Amino acid sequence: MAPSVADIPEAEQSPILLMKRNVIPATNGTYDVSENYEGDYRFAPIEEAQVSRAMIKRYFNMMYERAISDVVIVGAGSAGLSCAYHLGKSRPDLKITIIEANVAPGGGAWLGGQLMTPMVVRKPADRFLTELGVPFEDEGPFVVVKHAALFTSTILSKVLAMPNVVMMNATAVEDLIIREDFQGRQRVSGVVTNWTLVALNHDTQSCMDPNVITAPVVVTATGHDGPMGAFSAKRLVSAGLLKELGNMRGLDMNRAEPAIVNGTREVAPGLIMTGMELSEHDGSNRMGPTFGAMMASGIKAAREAMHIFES
Ligand code: 48N
Repeated sequence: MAPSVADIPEAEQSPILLMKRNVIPATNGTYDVSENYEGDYRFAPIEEAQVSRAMIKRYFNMMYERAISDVVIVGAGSAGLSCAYHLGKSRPDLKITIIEANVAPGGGAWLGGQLMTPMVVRKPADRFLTELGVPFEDEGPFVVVKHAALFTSTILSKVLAMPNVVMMNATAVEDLIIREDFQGRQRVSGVVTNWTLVALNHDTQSCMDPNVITAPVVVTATGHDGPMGAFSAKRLVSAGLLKELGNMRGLDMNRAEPAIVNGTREVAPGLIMTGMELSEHDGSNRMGPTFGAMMASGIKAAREAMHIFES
């Protein structure tokens, strides 16, 4: 006779274990659930360890598989996400891995300017909003998205739904892999990563070594401010691949936006730079609270990456 629940020690009375001991009827894939919101809402049973294993299996399989990526995008702000969207959509064969230091991706694109929520996008970048399906108000030379988060959440959801794109947030790039290529040139060939909380605490502990992800193309979109702003531009200087930073110049919207888009390029072999990080690398102006250049620069970075794969 199957034991009764009372015979089972309290700590082991989990539904899965009870099923295994035939104390409660095993299911045939259907569960006694109920959506009765009047006091009888019932969930399918779960064993706590199942939750851990569901996360661990997927995350670490993904880390194992993406240790060799085709493209790593550093920074999931508006430029990095626009690059990921265009590249992921145009080249579904490429394994694209986004590394984002914050828990929350999106960079500066959750707000418009001075913590105000509307986002201004100058034409012709409104065409990208139309492609994404982000509604906006047309003001003539520019358009306004009612909340910046509407753009960022929309592009994030589309990028993360792409089967060839993965994102590791709360993960920092704390160095670049720089190797000599067959032409004897120093070539960026991947990134060095760590949990962001670890990367920010190297001064409190010693020897918390990193992990690595190799990729023939790295797109760096780390912005111009924040705890790790312009990370790759600064690393190029300290690695001797860039003589000095250009340092971002004052605000001039009409100069800044075309300079960033047209300046988006492979700044070192294997490293494409996009978005506001370029203003620190090149010494171009800042544009302040207008985001069309970030979108167009990200798209251009995707096209530059495709050229590398097609060459
Ligand atoms: O939004 P940002 O900072 O950068 P962009 O270039 O995507 O967009 C810039 C835009 O938000 C502006 O700054 C606007 C247009 N204002 C201009 C102005 O004149 O003030 O996103 C960069 C992302 C962030 O999410 C960072 O957390 C992340 O990159 N990041 C990193 N992620 C991983 N490893 C790193 N080392 C790292 N550094 C930054």
